[in-house]
Amino acid sequence: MNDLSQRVSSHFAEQFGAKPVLVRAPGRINLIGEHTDYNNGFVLPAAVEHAIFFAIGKSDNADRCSLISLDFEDRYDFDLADMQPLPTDSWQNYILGVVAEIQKSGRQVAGFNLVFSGNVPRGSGMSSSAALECGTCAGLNELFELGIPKVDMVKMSQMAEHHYAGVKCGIMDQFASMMGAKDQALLLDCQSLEYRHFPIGLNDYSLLLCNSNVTHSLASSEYNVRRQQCEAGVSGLQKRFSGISSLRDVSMDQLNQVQSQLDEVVYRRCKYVIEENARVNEFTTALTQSDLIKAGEILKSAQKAMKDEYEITCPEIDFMADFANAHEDILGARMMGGGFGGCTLNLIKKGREAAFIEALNEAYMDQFNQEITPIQVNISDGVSLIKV
Ligand code: GAF
Repeated sequence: MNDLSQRVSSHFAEQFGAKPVLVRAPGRINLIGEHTDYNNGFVLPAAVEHAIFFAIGKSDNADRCSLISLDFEDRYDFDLADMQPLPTDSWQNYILGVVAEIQKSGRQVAGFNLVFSGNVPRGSGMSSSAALECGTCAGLNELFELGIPKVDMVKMSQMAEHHYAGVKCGIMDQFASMMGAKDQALLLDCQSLEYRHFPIGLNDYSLLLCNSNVTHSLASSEYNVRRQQCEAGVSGLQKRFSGISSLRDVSMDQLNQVQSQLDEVVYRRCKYVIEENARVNEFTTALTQSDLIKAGEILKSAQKAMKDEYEITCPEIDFMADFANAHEDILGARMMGGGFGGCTLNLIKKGREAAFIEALNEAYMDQFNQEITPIQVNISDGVSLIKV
């Protein structure tokens, strides 16, 4: 057991006594493919060592549940028969949402106690929310012997985010948290949900995350707006072409044919998604051919497109990415995740991390009067039960 699983397990024993189920649920990075998941496209995420740990056990009461967040130093008690989403951004929503989805599927959970603590930086774009949902789902599945297939746990966790957290997210984060494998990314087709583990060979380079330490409050509302704009694009395209159910089915040539009938912003959003899907494909080819220079160039174009076409970056992220993309030790850098803050993902020459971090931090401090936080990531397995 590591320190965090020890911590949740001891706290559970103090508060509730009985021996709990222990679960580890990781955060994720995404190498390429942002906002393509809810457009039925392709993504290349990977689960990481940063994770949330859970201790979950049955309560004495058939209906009463207690949730304890050691990191928020907060406790929430509720009845299964009386669950409601709490105000936006409440940590409880990610757990309550999963319970509600399990109930909706016709499966039975009874009263339970849950203690959790983790080290996935919040607001960093590393999906602490998916880790919270997936860990809760896997823990309840084990505790109540529900027999939910993994892929259904992924979908329930995604729906928890839609219905309780109010973010109409795609499936990437929950999929990566649940299905990740050590040292491998997941090349996922978000339409068929077919995936394969994809080895990441970076030779003399490594992946470095730099957290901007900003999360702009419009992140979730703008996320949902992007989704609506893509749907508006699909509606426009369907008037002209048959066989289109999502932007995944659309070529740039088709999009250009309907450009004059689409709102200018909607056109740019669709263009971004179609080209980002192509970038996932080009990126995996570049990695397969060990062409890291090309991989870096693709990261740079992705950054530019997120800034100019999808408009999901922010001044802090643009500054960090521009700084990195002009740096001699970086092959390419881009914002990672849903947008409006969080981390940049940097493909950096091994051994040059410390010098780069120092230089970036100094420049960022001058510009925004705050620090960046470097995050070294190791690719890990997905959700697992911890045996003691
Ligand atoms: C967030 C969402 F939760 C994902 O589904 C995905 O759309 C991502 O933003 C952007 O690629 O993490």
